[in-house]
Amino acid sequence: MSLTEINFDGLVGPSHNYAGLSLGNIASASHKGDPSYPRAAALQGMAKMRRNLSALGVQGFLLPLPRPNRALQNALSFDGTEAAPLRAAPWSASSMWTANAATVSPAPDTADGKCHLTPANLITMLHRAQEWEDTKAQLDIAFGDRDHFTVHDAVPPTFGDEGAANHGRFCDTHGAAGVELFVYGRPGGKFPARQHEQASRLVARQHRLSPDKCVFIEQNPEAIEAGAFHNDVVSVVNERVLFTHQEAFADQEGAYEAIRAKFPALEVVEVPSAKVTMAEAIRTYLFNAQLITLPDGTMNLIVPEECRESPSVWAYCEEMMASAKSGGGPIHKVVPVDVRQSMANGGGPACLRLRVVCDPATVDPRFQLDEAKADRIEAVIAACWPEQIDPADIGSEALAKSVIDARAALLDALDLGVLA
Ligand code: SUG
Repeated sequence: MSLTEINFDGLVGPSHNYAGLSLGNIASASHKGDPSYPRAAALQGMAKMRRNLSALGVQGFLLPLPRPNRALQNALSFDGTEAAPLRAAPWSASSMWTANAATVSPAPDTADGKCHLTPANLITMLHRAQEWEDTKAQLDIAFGDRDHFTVHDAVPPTFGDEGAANHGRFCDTHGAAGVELFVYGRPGGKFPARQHEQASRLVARQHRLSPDKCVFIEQNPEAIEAGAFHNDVVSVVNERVLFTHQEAFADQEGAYEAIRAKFPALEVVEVPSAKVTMAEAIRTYLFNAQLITLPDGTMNLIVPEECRESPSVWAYCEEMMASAKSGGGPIHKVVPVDVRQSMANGGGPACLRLRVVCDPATVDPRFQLDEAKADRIEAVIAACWPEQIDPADIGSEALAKSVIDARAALLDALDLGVLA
């Protein structure tokens, strides 16, 4: 069995819109009320997937969830007097950010040798709390091979869990046993701390991880206040490398020591605040990047286009590439991608993917991409996804019909009608 890291990207759903629903997410707040472009958004996501498919040879995806969510609409007793954000919640396409779909512990890390997945309860935000049961239904199919995978229920409410966005995995190679990093926030600041320490600890126990292969670290409360509502806005892990902003953790040096105590090969690439301020890191999403290992062993950093447009961030990236060339660092190439529609809601390249280390042969092939399937998906998007959604359209039955029909056409094209 050969273990590989597969990125499962969230296909951007036909109801993608800007309703400003996420307190503490600066992009979401600042684009509230803008028109959105679901077709362009979904095609941007597809282009990113195609790029990674050709670089890595494997790519997976998860499907948009049913929207508008009729059960949530009923539960909220809509009668036309409800506030606009409540009206928008059942329409949210937020499941596109699959870094929040689940936390994944690959088989080499767990006591029973299975890959464990726990869907994130996402309880802090109403529009996200509706996701997990439908997400689990997909995970149950995609990872339905019970000899290789265990899919749990989400952790109980009270303990907010936001999934892989606050989780990283150190290892020599993806197929080797790893050390898992759980980053949590402490509540009490002006913005919600969306990942609760006890949720992280519960996930680790549920995944049967050995305590000496887990590290629990507090996120810097100032980073949360500055808009890093998930830790993956300020750091990313791949194999032995931690690429991080200097102010990501509550105790930066303590964090490195705690990781090194369990994973001595740790290589930290720390970006100093003097070169890239926290505000600029959050604006450009430099760290919300996919740090990937190519088949030749070198690492690429897939960043949003916004990074190339920022003089301070791009100067840092050029410096990093130059020093890798002379053997002075692990990140050889920084590759900008256009995911602007997702970025405007606070989701960069890393938010859009869930990493699962497994044997691709054990995953339901309907959730794996190839060029022909990408063509089919793009054809459905081009034919069925709304070109534009204005805030006033949210709630309209005409839009509901086109969103429902669009998703049905996609399920049909992928032979996944079982999710209807
Ligand atoms: O949960 N935005 C998402 C962005 C998630 C990004 N994911 C990671 N960092 N991994 C969120 O805040 C905006 C929805 C709106 O405002 O309509 C939103 O949900």
